[in-house]
Amino acid sequence: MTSPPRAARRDGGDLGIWLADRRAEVDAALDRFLPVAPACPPRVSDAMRYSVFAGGKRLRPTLALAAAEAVAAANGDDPALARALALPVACALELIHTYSLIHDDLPAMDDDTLRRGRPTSHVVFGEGLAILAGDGLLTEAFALMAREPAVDADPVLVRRKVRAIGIIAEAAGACGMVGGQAIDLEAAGSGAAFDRDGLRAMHARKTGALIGASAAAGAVLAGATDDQLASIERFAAELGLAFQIVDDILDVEGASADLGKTAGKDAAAGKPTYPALFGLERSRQMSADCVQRALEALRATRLEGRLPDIARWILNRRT
Ligand code: GRG
Repeated sequence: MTSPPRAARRDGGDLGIWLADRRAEVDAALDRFLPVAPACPPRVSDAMRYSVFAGGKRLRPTLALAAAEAVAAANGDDPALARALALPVACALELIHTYSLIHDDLPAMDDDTLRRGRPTSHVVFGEGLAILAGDGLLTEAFALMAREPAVDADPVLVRRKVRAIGIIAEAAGACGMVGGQAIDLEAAGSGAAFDRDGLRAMHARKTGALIGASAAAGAVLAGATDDQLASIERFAAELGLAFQIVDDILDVEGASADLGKTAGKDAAAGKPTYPALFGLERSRQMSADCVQRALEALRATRLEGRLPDIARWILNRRT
């Protein structure tokens, strides 16, 4: 599977280099942070690592790091220091995202056999271990954030960290991603159709919540003011929707080999998607409008850095 950092690098942009550097930083940290035998039974450690290191764009960690940098730069603080502070949270977000993909692919959920260009976890390890690998990743994410960075001596940083953990827990939980998945599951089972608002509300929980939490947690760790946080939240809400609309478009237009997952699956299953509801052209326009609004949200508080480029990358992504 072609990863966006490499794809972006091919496009020759400065963003491509920044993304590749962030991805390398996140991957190295994930390798350090994930438990190994004998602390953890090898089978579960192998299954967790199989999915985490299968590729993936690392969008959520990248957003957290970019938001931390942008806030630090705007407030006259050191962006590299803010990024270092946000790195464990960035990794935890990727662990939570990977758990959601493993569970989403299970026969009881979306029942898929290809993810990140590889056979899905339950195909390789069996259903029981795939469930446990997901459970392990979710739990390790919170253990990691509790442990790192070690800021106990600094009450300001402790407060920021606890707030960031709370934001992520809410986004991943029953009122966020889990709730969105439950709505999706129920609709798939009953054959109920979504209208525009229903589709948007489902995706806001299922994919939007964690994307929003990624940007918000990075901003909070870097000491965002209330105005800055509100601006980042508006940016990320639009970005999350754009991401989902583009995902639906790619499901129609993309090839499984490029996407690293089964293309055309949503259409084949008669799932409610943006192209199904609005057609491809209108969906493209809607995703571009979301990104436009996302950029405006940032301008309101002059928070920029890498965030606008990331928004444009999401709009133009092919994987
Ligand atoms: C099982 C609680 C639970 C939730 C699952 C996120 C999710 C909820 C399911 C994934 C289903 C899906 C394919 C949704 C479309 C948007 C999406 C999350 C795509 C995958 O995210 P990317 O493109 O993946 O960031 P990579 O592999 O690049 O990290």
